[in-house]
Amino acid sequence: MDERDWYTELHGGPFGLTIRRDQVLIRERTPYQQLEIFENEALGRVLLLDDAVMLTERDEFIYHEMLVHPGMLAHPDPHQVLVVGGGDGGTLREVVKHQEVEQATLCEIDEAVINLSREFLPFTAAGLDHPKSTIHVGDGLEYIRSHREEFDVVIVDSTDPVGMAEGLFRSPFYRDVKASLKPGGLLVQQAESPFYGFETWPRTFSELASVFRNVHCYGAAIPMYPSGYWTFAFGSDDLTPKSWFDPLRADRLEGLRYYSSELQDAAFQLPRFARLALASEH
Ligand code: AG3
Repeated sequence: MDERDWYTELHGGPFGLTIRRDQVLIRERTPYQQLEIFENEALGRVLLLDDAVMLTERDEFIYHEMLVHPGMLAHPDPHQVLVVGGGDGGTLREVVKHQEVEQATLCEIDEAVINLSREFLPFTAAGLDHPKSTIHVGDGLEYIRSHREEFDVVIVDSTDPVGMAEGLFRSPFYRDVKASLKPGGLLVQQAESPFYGFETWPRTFSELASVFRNVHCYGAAIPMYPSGYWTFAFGSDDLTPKSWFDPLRADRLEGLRYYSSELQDAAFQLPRFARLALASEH
């Protein structure tokens, strides 16, 4: 390697992902975490929280489209949507593409993520400033407890399940989410990589299954996340991913680069190793 500055995210120990830091735009300790945004010639802007890659300009569309659209399209008429976390705005950007949405509320604990995304990540932060978006700075665990039967869809766009985000992957939170949903609502959550987290990864799904009747897992290839293979959790008492699926609604969504209506089936077909890990947990 050359003399320049390289950033490495270690993936479970003896190896990792290395990205050249061509220019550091901001590096700051917020009240909650270490935040850094740097620029890389090939990937564009890169957001790190506590030294983990949250997004790169090059591949964030995959994560945000796949976190949002399968769940939104499973619901017949999602008017009220809550995003927990997601301070960069990328999830909101995808949520407000759905014409059924009247209000998309974001509850992000760390205001610095919101402010610095507005300054340095305009491609995702556009979602924060959409007329249908409402921003609330606070703890998602508390916020959800004070809202009853309000949301059609709750989307959890969090950091990894360690430290402050851990509670977002546990059944007490899922019970509160269930109470915050209107009848016929659903939850979608970013659910990490099955490739490394053999112990923790299936647990998310079993905790979810202790609260919601229908729990599904789906995946997507996200090159800059650990292992490049990422999953999402879907939970609902009443809905399945295909309950109300209408490909015409999917076709109306603008600017998609990963999601397509075929994925409403295909993304839920898991590789054998992941399916086995889930089966042995239940
Ligand atoms: N939230 C999920 C990031 C998880 C990545 N984990 C890691 N690199 N170890 C991303 C937030 C984007 N809105």
